[in-house]
Amino acid sequence: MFSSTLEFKNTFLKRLEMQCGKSFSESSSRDHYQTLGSMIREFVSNDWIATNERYLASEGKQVYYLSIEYLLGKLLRQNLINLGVEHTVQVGLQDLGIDLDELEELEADAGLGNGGLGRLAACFLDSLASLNLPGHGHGIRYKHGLFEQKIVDGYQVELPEQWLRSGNVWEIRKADRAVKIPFWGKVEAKMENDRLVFHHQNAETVTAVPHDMPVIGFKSKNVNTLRLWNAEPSPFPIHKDILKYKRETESISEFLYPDDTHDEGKILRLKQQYFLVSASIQSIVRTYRKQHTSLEQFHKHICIHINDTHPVLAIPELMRVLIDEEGYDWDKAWHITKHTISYTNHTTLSEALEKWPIHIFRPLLPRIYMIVEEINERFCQELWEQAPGDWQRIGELAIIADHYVKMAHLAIVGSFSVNGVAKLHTEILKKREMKPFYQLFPEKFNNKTNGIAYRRWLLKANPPLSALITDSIGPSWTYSAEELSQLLKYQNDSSFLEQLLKIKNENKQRLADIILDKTGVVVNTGAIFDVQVKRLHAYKRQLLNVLHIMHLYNRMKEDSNFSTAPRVFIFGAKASPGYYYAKKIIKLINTVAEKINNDPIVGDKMKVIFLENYRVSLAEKIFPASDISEQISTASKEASGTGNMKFMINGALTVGTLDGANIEIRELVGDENIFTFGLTADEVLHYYQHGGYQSREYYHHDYRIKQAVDQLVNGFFPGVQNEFEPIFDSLVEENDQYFVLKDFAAYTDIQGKIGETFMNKNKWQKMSLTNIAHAGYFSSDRTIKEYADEIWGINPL
Ligand code: 26V
Repeated sequence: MFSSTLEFKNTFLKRLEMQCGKSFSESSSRDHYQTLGSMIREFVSNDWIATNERYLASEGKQVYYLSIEYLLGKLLRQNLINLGVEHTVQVGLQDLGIDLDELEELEADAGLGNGGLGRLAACFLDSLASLNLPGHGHGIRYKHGLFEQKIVDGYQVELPEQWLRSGNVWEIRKADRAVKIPFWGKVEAKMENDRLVFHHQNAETVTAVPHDMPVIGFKSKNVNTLRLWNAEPSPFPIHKDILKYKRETESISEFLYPDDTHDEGKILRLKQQYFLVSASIQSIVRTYRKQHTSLEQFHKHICIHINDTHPVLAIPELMRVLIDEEGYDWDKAWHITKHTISYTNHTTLSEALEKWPIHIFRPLLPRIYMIVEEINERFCQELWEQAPGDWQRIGELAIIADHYVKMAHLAIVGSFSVNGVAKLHTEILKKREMKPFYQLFPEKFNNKTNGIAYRRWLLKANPPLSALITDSIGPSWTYSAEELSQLLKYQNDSSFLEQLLKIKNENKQRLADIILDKTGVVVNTGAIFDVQVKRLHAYKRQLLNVLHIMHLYNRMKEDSNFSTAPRVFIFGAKASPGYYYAKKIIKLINTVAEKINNDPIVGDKMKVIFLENYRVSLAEKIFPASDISEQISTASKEASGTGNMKFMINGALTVGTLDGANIEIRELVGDENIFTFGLTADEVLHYYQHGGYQSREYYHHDYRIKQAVDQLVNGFFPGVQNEFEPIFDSLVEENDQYFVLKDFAAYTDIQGKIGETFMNKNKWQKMSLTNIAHAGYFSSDRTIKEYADEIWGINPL
């Protein structure tokens, strides 16, 4: 690319003038960002084209990953790192008086996702490219990503996010590859040449235009593609009201939906799902057609992976293409489809399992509905043949039942692989949530424990720690994360442990500066940085954390001799705009923070910080500065978690329940290097099934609980009247369905132990090192290799 800084600078300056029409002295930082970004994209274009040509020419299998969300974050620096030019560029820019960090700040986060599921998709793209695997992403090019969060008077306020305001240097619009997507209208069936054929009449068509972004692998020649579809009006619409049509069309790719059960039944959301799926399948088939005369062997060359049920209409859409456009009969089309699609489940929360009312589905997607109906009928017929008369079983398993289309049922029936995202989660799917399906298709179910793009979450996010690791064990860990285990040999090396501590403290100082800048609060970097950053949901139990903070505060107030390790509690969390309860918790965190941070008795011993607008780029600054990682969901509820892995690889110690991937973290580091507490998943599920938990007993019998819970409603917070009654009620009146009070004592005990352990610096650093050394398992490279070998059957090119 550039063999020297000099070469870089010359190219950069020439390009700046050409592209911006300005001399260097007149140019702005944004000009510099745009110039650098477009330069990099152009540099990779040769490799990008070559990669696509290799794929076209190869007979090897390819995978397409369909996801309604991609939480990419910023791309500039990661691309520079992956291309191996970060240092050259940084020094070259410095010579010109330009700070690369500043340019990075100008780049908008591509926040096309809500949380875990979307970020996982982004990590997977990185690993696919880095492992030279033939895998591409398809998604929607939302004009507005996840809302921007402001905190006003302690409340969350949502503003529209504007990541495309200054354009997107990484994308290429490919108008010539556009496809048409039909909605509404009627289906006519006719006999033609002895065949029943279906014509979709009077449909309103929308044009889907792809915007391709290069996915650059780490020091590999491989450049994969993320294809994001933009919805645009078709040139000659049949619509009478053109303006209305234009507005409605463009709205399809306008906003990312927040994960919110209150959105249930929104036509626009179903439109988005079919838009993504139909555009992707049409484009995949068209590319395939360039090399193959028929789709007979499609499933042997192509795998289409659906990230949760949002893209599940890929199943009927592929059936439609095979039957209506390619002329296959039902059985042949079904064979091909079923062997092409694989599916990941990301949650067992029943309120998050998608189902669509027929009265919305059928008119919007008439042909697709017919196909789903036929799939359902044939499936129910099979069930009948296995157990004639067992209507209850048929009712439970049917794809269409009670006036709804159940998307997870369609996904299981129409795919060859169903996977969960951590061992416990997969077991819960098999033994409980999807038990009858597991009995029916045991061969489809498998586990793929999540992973993270550690080259972003460690190499990029934590340069000083990365440098220490490379100095100690060499650079091979940047290719194979398992090499991190070599760090174990420094467990008893006090000078190494001291360096680790020094780096952590530097990172904490950097975060303290951000905290001061954003909140005006000065925090003690000698304190434990105890961090809970994730979406706000009742099951994630930010409330347990807050009640414990209130309890610590109460102790400090009551007992001037009470001493514990100083703490800075840090939160970051967005609540879905319609999730009333979650928003109350945000207000509570901020109210508690206000009280504690301004109480002179507390001083340096404790601070509570809520960092607004939690997002990928902020996360990259938080993980390296954390001592404690809060992973305290009600056991059985968090499918995996991936934040837990990002903390771990940066040396934070986990305080967690035996839930999701926390269990696998414990297996790796050993019980003595993690702080676990609370009910197990079996215990929780037992209570749900058989009852026996009375939250009131815990409220009345544990003074610490009663004191903190009463403070929610007894005027303890000045100027707050009925604000927190819903929280009080959820705990006391509604029997605390997430077992916050039940786990309170165990959580308080383990927090005590954390405080004691922190005082012993040597022990803490040793534990921290052990965590880093075992975190290699959670590289998404490992996860993707498992998907490639055990599900997709794809090989590196
Ligand atoms: C959750 C909820 C909670 C109640 C309100 C409605 C609603 C809607 C959606 C969701 C979760 C969406 C799926 C998701 O993001 N799951 C996350 O996937 C991660 C990657 O596999 C995993 O690490 C997280 O544990 C899981 O929650």
